[in-house]
Amino acid sequence: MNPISENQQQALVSRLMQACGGSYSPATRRKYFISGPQWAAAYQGQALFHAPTRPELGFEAIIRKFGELGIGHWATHDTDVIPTDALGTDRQAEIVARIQAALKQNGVACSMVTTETFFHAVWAGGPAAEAAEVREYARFRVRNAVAMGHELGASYAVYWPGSLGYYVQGAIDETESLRWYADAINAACEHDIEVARAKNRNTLKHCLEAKPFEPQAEILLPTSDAMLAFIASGLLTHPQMVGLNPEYLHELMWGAAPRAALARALLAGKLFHFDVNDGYRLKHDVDIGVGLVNPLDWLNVLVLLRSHGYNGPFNLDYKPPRTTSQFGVFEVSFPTCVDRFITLWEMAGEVIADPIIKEATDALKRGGPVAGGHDADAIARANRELLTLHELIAHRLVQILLGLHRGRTFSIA
Ligand code: XLS
Ligand code: MG
Ligand code: MG
Repeated sequence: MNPISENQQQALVSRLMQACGGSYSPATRRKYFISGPQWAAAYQGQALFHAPTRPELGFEAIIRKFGELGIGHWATHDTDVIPTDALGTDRQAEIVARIQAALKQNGVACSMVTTETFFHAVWAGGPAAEAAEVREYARFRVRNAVAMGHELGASYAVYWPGSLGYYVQGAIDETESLRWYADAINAACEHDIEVARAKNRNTLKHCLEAKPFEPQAEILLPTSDAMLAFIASGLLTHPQMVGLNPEYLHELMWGAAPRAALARALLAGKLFHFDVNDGYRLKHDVDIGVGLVNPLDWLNVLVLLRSHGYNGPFNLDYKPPRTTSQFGVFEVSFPTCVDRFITLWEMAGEVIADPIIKEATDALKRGGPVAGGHDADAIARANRELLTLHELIAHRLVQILLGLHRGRTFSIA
């Protein structure tokens, strides 16, 4: 086999992408509330055991690429774009002005800003550390991110607490840490109310994001359910402004059914924002592109969200694999990710409209005739044949996923 010379490789990748077909136009992609995070596109492939495999890109190049691809929204951590020592200074204002110009020029809107409270050494003891200075600094950071969000036209602020937890037991008092963390969220909401009033804008939707492990050994708010309890704990001064940003994989990581976790958030009226990606149960945060691992589960997640009118962002919080080159990040990774999402979303529409699923679901709800009373055997008998429809519905969902409902069959001659 002849080696493929370096200067022919991009052309090969592009030709095979073309051959795959099935991609949507940028105009179609823009119809969906999809956001691309700065950090996902800028990710260099590094990790604890991994050296970077591609150079970092700045926001100007990323926003331009998102605009070309039809990713209509952009999201960022404060320190993805503002060096830590420039936060809150005139340099921040200059950078924000450059971001505004890049967004405008490329027809991209900023949907969300998030505060990095995990990377810098100042967070070694977490964002709600014992030292009052750290906690005052955390309040400064979230207030500053809220102000930045308003400047950039965002509607959402996300908080992934990161290192709110511990490595070694007994060194912190969990109740104290949680109270201190609430102080930061309260500071963000209070500042938001002031800024929104001054700018005549709506306040932001403040979205808490849970992750069960990483980057601490033990996490104080490990799941979306724990976050719901935190919101309802009485510690927040503006709980109505605070909801959730569940991440698909973060729920899977602790062994949950993401769809059930989302359903609980929907019931509480707290599903504000959604980080979309994929990965494996009970493993670390591999942040694989949506639909590459669990397409059937994803289809079902989107059926739930479509049928309950979720209208928040779908934030592509994944990491292009380190085997993908920088060319590949925009040639393959982002467009295929967006297009799988759109396909699954449209398929979810097909599921909702499917006459077989509809009739089966209705029949299950009608149930069989029972004389009344509390005769357990009679009730079980009355529904026995109908309950087979559960499996039939599951089969139909797979048919829709595989396109078999359109008459495609396979047989060995
Ligand atoms: C990390 C989180 C992070 C948040 C934003 O695991 O997913 O990317 O979404 O800080
Ligand atoms: Mg996330
Ligand atoms: Mg993740």
